[in-house]
Amino acid sequence: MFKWKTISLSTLLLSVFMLSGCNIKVLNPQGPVAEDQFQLILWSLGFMLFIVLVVFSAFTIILVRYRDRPGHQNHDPEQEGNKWLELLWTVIPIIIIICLAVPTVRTIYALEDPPKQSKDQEPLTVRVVSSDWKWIFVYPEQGIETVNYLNIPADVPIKFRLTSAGSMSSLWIPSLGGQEYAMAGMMTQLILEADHPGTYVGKNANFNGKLFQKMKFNVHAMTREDFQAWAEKVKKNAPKLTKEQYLNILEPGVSAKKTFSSTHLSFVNHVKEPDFAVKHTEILPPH
Ligand SMILES: [Cu+2]
Repeated sequence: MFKWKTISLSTLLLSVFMLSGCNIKVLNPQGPVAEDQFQLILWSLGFMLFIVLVVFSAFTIILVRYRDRPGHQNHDPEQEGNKWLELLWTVIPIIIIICLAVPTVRTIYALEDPPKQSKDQEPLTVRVVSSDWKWIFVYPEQGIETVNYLNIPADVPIKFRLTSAGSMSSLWIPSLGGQEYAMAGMMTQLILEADHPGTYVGKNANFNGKLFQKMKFNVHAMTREDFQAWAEKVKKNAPKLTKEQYLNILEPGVSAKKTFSSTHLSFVNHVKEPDFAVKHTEILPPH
């Protein structure tokens, strides 16, 4: 009795949790990339629920029908080398795997390119450098750089090119789509898009040390005009980024939000110099 109460209570809690999808960012997509991934999650979940339903129905039917009961003594449950049964439980799992794998692979490859509905838009490139424990964003076309916050135009695909100045991390903006790793000495790419202005949370999805949980930042999606105005204002008013200042930012630790009217690309490319931060900053004291 108690067990059933616990089970029904936890089922109820789980449904309430699932239904309040607004709080689960992944289930509340705010852009075409997140939307595609959401559809894939829905399909996989639905299909797997269907399998669970079929398996448990068959299980119940077999239990009831073939149980040992009066007047059923002649039933011989020995079953060996049945060609059709063997075929059945070999083919069904193959079909299940195909039904899950094909949409997954297709979606993942489709997301390598800008979303279809924005094909005519020129993507905006943002170079991302993760450093222990902050995010550095470079807008090469605008010639500006920010630390720990990201402004993007809505309805424009953003082509992130990621690398790391320190340990490996992973850029994740749940409302806009899945994550991508940032690694020293190499460059990875992620395309995301917001379909309307708003503020979203970005985070690091890969544990990389003691201040890992501080690697959260705000993503402000704004209209194209607002973004243009912001970039021009930064270019005009923000201070230039000096090499000394940049080395300071690379020091292990957290950083406040910063804005610069020039980029660090003029003195270092972390893709080509993966050990730049190790050589130029102080190593963390033992702790
Ligand atoms: Cu790598």
